[in-house]
Amino acid sequence: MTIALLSHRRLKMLALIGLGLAGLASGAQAHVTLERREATAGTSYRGILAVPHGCGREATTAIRVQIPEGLFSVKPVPKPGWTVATTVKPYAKAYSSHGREILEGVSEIVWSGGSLPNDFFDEFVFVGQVDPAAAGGSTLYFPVIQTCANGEERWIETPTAERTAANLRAPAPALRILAAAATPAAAQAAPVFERAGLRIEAPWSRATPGAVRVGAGYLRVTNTGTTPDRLLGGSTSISDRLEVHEMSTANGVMSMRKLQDGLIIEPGKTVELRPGGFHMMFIGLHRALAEGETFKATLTFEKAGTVEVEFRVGGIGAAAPADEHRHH
Ligand SMILES: [Cu+2]
Repeated sequence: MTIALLSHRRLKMLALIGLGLAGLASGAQAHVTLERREATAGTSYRGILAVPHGCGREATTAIRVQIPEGLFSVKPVPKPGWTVATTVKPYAKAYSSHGREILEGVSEIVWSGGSLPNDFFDEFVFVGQVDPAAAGGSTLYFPVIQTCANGEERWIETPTAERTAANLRAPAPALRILAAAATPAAAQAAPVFERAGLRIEAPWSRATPGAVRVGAGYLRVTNTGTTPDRLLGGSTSISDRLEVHEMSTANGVMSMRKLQDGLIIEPGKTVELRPGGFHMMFIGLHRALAEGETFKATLTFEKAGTVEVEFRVGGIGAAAPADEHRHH
């Protein structure tokens, strides 16, 4: 095996020198990564760290990975020829699993004592549970230190405002969290926002594809007072404008319009804003809405004045509100 390995290395080197590419032979482009880069909140996750090369040309002798908050009950998978050790720490918050409270767990795993030649590929595996409360669209980072006899590679960089993930030299393996519920955000325990004479329930919206600059918002509003009021519109930091719209179908064609005089809410009545009917419209979105996030908005009523609410963003859904609309 050693002979085969050496001759393979020599061949590779000769080929690279022949192409005048010897300076690029370190192979630093291939990073240590997680093989599965997405996981759903509240599910179990099998983390497979792929190690495609050594430190420069040296064999890897240890892999150390830090487990972030958000993945709990982590256990390493033992690896023949390697010694595995873990560090246990208290969690920042308690998790519950099978009716049991979990206050601490593995924060670091080290596989050591083996030897993974630079020309070989191998995997280091752990399992864990994704926090059911983890926000969809968030990212967990698993910094890795790869050790060799005379050096190490530190896969610990995370994106910043200045440097995106693609521009990092040695990025930490990353795991993107997908929101737990495929059900509309409205179906979750509905938040209620109240003000004298008004009750607003379960404001929700839908995730938007990147290039779309409008979004729709839905909610239930109940007039608990004794005089009529009107929902006139509102404002939010995520879009230029927030309007009240009506959707209707005429001759089989769906269209919508802004309610110039607002949406009347009679005393004692509940009006539902929902897909295909009345809705709030976020015009001039400043960014895409991501499933699982929340954002604040201010609703304006003719009599009651302003009410602060929070919209929850659900999945894009079968038909995005922005697509149902024939637009302005
Ligand atoms: Cu609209």
